[in-house]
Formats: sequence, structure tokens, C-alpha cells
Amino acid sequence: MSKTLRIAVQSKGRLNEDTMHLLAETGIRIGTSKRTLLVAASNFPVEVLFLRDDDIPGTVADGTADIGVVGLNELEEQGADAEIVEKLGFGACRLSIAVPKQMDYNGITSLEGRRIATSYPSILRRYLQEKGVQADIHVISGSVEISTGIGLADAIFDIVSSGSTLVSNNLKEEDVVLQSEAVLIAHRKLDPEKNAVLQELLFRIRAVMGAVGKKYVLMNAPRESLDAILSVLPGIKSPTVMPLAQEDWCSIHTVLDEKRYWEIIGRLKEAGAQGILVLPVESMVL
Ligand code: PRT
Ligand code: ZN
Repeated sequence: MSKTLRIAVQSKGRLNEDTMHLLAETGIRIGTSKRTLLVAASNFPVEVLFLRDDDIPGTVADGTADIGVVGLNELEEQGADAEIVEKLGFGACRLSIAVPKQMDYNGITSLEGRRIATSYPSILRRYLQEKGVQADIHVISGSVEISTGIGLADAIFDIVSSGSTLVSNNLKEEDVVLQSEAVLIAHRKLDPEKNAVLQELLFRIRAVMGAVGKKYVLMNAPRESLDAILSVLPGIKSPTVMPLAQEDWCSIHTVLDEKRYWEIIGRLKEAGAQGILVLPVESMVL
């Protein structure tokens, strides 16, 4: 019996859905009935501890949870001692300095002696120190973007994703200080049995992430078109080619990047491919 790995997940908020979706894609079944604080998986030795994202870095650092999923911004802000084992590719955002549109901004030195509102004082303090700028940091826990409008601050330092919140508050994004995304973090001293469970989980997560944006493509073609078709295909290694019952025809299978899909499909048809079938890829182990 392996030991149960406890994973801290945001109970509600922006990271919850993507994290639970990722776990589901790795084949781990977690009951979604009444959301209790701690839920065990039925077919894999993990249990999910639902917490506010603010509590995740500390919980993993002290070993109450073995691993966790949290924004890099939150981890950096708290300076919690946990190991980043994987970047997960969702929850992308950045921590940026933003100032009122009409302000004449010429770099961070423009904020010397000014007031900056933020929920991320540690990261901001570090940045200002690095740049040798003295400013007055106002810590507020929410609605940072309205601070300049109500005269609380001259600038803000906050999370930006699409940028529309800044625009609607008459602000412009200036220095990007941190690029963030959700990360999988682990307790520094996991015991070997738990670490073995983590490695199996990581193997599955990487397989799922490796398949993101990939399509499995099958097509039929006369053998004489094969060279032309193969020259169009950027397969993982080389495409699979199989004979068909109909003489001088073959079936070609490969994996394509979704981004290049439309460009390549047209060229495959021109090269003589027929009956092109495109299927989703759920996981890919390289
Ligand atoms: O309740 P709990 O404490 O768990 O949640 P929370 O309210 O502290 O966090 P939550 O759920 O809002 O965000 C969790 C994590 O999602 C953050 O720590 C980031 O890592 C990540 N993330 C990704 C974001 C955004 N994108 C984002 N856009 N977090 C917040 N925002 C905010 C941003 O501050 C802005 O005010 O969303 C607003 C809209 O952004 P724009 O630029 O798209 O307009
Ligand atoms: Zn939070």
C-alpha cells in the first residue's frame, strides 16, 4: 500500500476548475459531491485538501499538504519554502506596475516618493529595491485598481491578465515585474513513498500537458502520393504508414500541432490525401 499524497487545491476561484480538470485528465477520480475540506480519490493514492490560495504555499512548506497547486505570484509573494516541480500552463497572468493614462511615465524612477497600492508588497518592495527607487507602498487586499481613481495612490502594482480591468479604470500597464502561471509545488522533504506517488502523478500530468494542442490525424492515399504527403508532415518521429486492402493504397497516421493544422490539411489534400480524419489526443508520452 502506498502512502496517500495530500494535494492542496484552491477551493474556489480562478485556479480551482483547471486544477480539478487536470487531475481528472490524469485519470484520478475525485468525488465532487458536497465539497468537504478533504476528499480522497477512489482509484489513486491522493487526497485533495481544499484551501484558499493564500494558505497553499505555507501548507505545503510546513508539510500539512505534500504538494499543491498555486499561482507563482502567490508563492513568490509569500517566499514560502517549497519546491516548484512543474509549471502547469494555466492561470497565466503578470504582476505589473500600472499608472493613470495621463501620467507622464518614464520608467519606475517616475514613482520616486510616490504612493503605490498593491496586494503584493514583498514582490514590489524587492523590485523597488533592485531599481533603487524609494516609494510608499500601500497594502490593500482587493480592488487595487480603483486606488488611483479615489486618490489613495499614484500608481498600482497588480495582477493583469487581459488588461481590460486596467483600461476600464483609466490605467496603463507599464513595467511587467513577474510573469506568473499556476505551478505544482512540493514539500521539500517528502518521504520516499510519497515521492513515488508524486513521480507517478507527474508522469501523468506531463503526458496530459504534452497532448495539449495536439491532434491525431489519419488519412488514406495512393502509394504514389506517399512521398509528397510525407514531405508535408512534421511527425513526432516519423508517421505510421500501413497498407490498405485496396492495392497500391495506404493509410498514414501522425500527430499534428493544432496551430499548424489548417495550413497542413490543405497541403495534404493537394498532395493526394483523402478521407482525412482528425481526432483529439488525450495524452502523449514521449
Ligand atoms: O479565495 P482565494 O483567496 O482562494 O482566491 P483569490 O481571490 O485570492 O484568487 P483568485 O481566484 O482571484 O486568483 C487565483 C490566482 O489566479 C491568482 O493568484 C493568479 O495566479 C491567477 N490569475 C490569473 C489571476 C488572474 N489571472 C486575474 N486576471 N488572478 C487575478 N486576476 C484578477 C486581476 O487582479 C484583475 O483585477 O482579475 C482581474 C481581471 O484581470 P484582467 O487583466 O483580465 O482584466
Ligand atoms: Zn487569495
